Amino acid sequence: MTHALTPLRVVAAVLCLAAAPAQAAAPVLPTHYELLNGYGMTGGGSFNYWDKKYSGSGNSSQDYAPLSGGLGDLTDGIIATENWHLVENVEGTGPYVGWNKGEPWLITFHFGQVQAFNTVTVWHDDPDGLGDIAPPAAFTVTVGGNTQRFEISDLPGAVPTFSVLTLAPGTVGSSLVLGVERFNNGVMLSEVQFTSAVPEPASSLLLGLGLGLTAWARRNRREV
Ligand SMILES: [Ca+2]
Ligand SMILES: [Ca+2]
Repeated sequence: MTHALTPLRVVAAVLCLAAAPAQAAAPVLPTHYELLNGYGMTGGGSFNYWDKKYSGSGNSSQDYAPLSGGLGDLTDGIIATENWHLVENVEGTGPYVGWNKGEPWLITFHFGQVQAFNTVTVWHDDPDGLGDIAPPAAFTVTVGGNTQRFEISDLPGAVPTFSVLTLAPGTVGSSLVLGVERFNNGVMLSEVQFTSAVPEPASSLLLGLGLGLTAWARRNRREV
């Protein structure tokens, strides 16, 4: 039995290639996020660790005030490169948002459309306990009712750092809840970034080629 390379077989092979899950991750930005504001001097802090840049509704100068409908310090592209005590201030305009009680802290990020989430990167301080601030003990990521948990180790050194949370395939939704769990101490976050899977341009190209070949095969069959 021979396997002739018929037009239909070529079309089938190309369409299979086009349907293969060839995907790359690309940065994706939330449209808005909601959270309880950071704490400050009335909560025992040396400074005010508020999400002062928050653009939505709520009082960004009040400890733990519910903030919604906007973007702020966590998505402004500014990543703290120094420990909290060097960059925070009384005015609350420093790059960090900090919390020192409650667990876990939940931040809900909304996206304009459904995403196949790939990674969440969280930038946080690690001042080795200075001022009772430590890295988060763990993060949770909840999408579509499914929660993934990531334990974080306290690395040697006392500089701001980041954690990359790699999500399971099929983490698909238009919003994502990040949970921040503490040790016994406070936490300081300065930025949260996301990547989402996008189709490779090659897939679209192959799909186009497949459709073209289908037309060619149809013509070919009519001529036989
Ligand atoms: Ca920031
Ligand atoms: Ca801040």
